[in-house]
Amino acid sequence: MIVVSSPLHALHEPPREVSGGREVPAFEIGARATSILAAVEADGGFQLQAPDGFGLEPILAVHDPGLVRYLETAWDEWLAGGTGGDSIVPDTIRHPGLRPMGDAGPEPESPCGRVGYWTFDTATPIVAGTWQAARSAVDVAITTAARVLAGAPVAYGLCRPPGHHAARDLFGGYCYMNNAAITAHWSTQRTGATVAILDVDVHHGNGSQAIFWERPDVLYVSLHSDPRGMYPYYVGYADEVGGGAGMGRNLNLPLPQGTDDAAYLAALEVGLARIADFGASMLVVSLGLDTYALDPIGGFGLTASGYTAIGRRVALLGLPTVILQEGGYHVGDLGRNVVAWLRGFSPAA
Ligand code: SP5
Ligand code: ZN
Repeated sequence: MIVVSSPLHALHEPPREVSGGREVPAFEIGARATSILAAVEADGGFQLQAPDGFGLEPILAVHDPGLVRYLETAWDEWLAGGTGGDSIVPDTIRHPGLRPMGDAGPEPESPCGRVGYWTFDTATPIVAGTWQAARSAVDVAITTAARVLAGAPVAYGLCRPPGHHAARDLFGGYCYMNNAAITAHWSTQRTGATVAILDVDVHHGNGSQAIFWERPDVLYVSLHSDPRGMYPYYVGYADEVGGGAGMGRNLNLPLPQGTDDAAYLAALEVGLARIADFGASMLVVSLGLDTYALDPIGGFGLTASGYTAIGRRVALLGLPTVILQEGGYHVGDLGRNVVAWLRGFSPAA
């Protein structure tokens, strides 16, 4: 199996995040990618490749140009503003209830105002290298799809930072640009064919759902921890089925805290049946390993052997498959779990 990765991910190394109302060490750190690469290299059966550069066009086909401009300029502007500190975190966030007019209003000029205009949480800091790293993750993702469109049956992109929480005009959830959504859209434009996204991160991929909400040609299917008790809290419920021309092209399968391998595999059958019905010509997997039993923020009970079984079952769909890294925060076991999943999908690597 081809594995695409870039060393530029390491330019994004947030020192801490604000979650649970406290400053804690960041969960989404470069050591995650190191763990994955070490396990891939130790396996020996994978073919490591560097990404090609795709520029801004595929990003701007999905994201608001204002968000992209913000991410590109935020760090230099923050430094110039003299606010100080080693990372950008909002103190105030644009809440829709603030404006009875119902619109977003103008983007403020103040650096503190700008960050809260484009993000929805306090756990996704911007540091000096965030923009370059996030761009490299997009290039990794599109390159992975390009290999599959060129004939590889499957390929894995080690995207970091992850992407599935980023919406058209919002970053958050450790995600700045939506690697999977950019890649799925790029693939539809390249081929004119339909794409299914299967999101197995423990968190609902609110960004991917929102981006394709009204799209008939991209099916979004997500298995995740019930948002009543889990980030992103406000979205990811079972009654969210898509809108307009995308009605019926969104399937949320919220599962209880503590979900184990067997219960997960049962729910996976429901998701895979929908993908098979849809008749997608390509599959994009948003691969989060934060469903792991020992994950520090996930709360599910999955195991390495469960990941192998899940990978094997997804492979039985028989679709050309682009696997993109999302979450997974047990750094010590993350690489082993990714390889267990990929080996389940492709036992011969
Ligand atoms: C890509 C991805 O997996 N993003 C997840 C973002 C979750 N952000 C909120 C983290 C809240 C952590 N709460 C810590 C509780 C520890 N018991
Ligand atoms: Zn996650």
